[in-house]
Amino acid sequence: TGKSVLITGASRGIGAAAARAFAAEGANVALVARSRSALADLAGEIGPRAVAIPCDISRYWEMAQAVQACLTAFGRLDVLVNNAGAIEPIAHLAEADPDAWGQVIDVNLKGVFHGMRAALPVMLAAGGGTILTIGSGAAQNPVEAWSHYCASKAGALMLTKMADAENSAQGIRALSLSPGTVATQMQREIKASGINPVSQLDWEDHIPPDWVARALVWMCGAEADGYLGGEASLRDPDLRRK
Ligand code: NJP
Repeated sequence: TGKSVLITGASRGIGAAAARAFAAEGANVALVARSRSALADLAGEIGPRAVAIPCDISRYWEMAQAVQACLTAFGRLDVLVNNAGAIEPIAHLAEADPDAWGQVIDVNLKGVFHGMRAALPVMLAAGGGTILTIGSGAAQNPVEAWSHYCASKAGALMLTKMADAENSAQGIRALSLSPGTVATQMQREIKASGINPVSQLDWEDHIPPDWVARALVWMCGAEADGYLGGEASLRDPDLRRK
């Protein structure tokens, strides 16, 4: 549809699926993550509608440059998808490494702020835009050994509400999507930690990343506009059966 969409964490998982889904709808996609070769491979697969922008979102100036690179490539920025996220190192609060605990905050919370801070002036100047943040049930519920992750997701949800509250009168919509338990590397890392597998789902019952991607595309469309506010969530199969 000629929109320009910047997706963080586009090198794999939900972000890569979102890039394919938005591009399939005719959008231009700016692919942001640290893994250069994975981004280049995905951009090559998608074709001229994609640009790879290597960037560590935990550093503000890298994120600001990524937004500029998107504008250079496509001339506009209509949608920011705050998707990049991290969960390692998983540890109980009483044993967490004080030097490592903040790494997850730097990506999942400060990274979301960096994206908004860099994108909002561009969107406001253009008269509008959409910000989608990938949230989590962990924003509302304490999960054993995930103190950094739960705190970061609760903060990112509030940031998303702030972005909407402060800017909705100027054409900005900010929404959060909690994606359920999705078959990605993050879930493999959770299981490999051996501390608290949380989800007892079989791997084939995990939500496929492209379902989440299609929900994100829908959230940016005319059907959702004006009808959807705040937070949306996908439910895990074990909950769906109840
Ligand atoms: O995870 P994964 P998902 N700067 O590990 C990137 C949330 N979520 O797709 O930098 C820039 O496959 C990393 O790229 P790279 C979750 O919290 C998930 O599942 O190259 N990018 C990669 O592309 C997260 O917010 C589940 O290593 C950085 C991506 O992030 C979102 O879904 C459940 C970065 C992570 O891909 C996508 O996660 C839920 C940095 N500093 C919420 N650090 C679930 N999977 O079940 C990392 O409720 N990345």
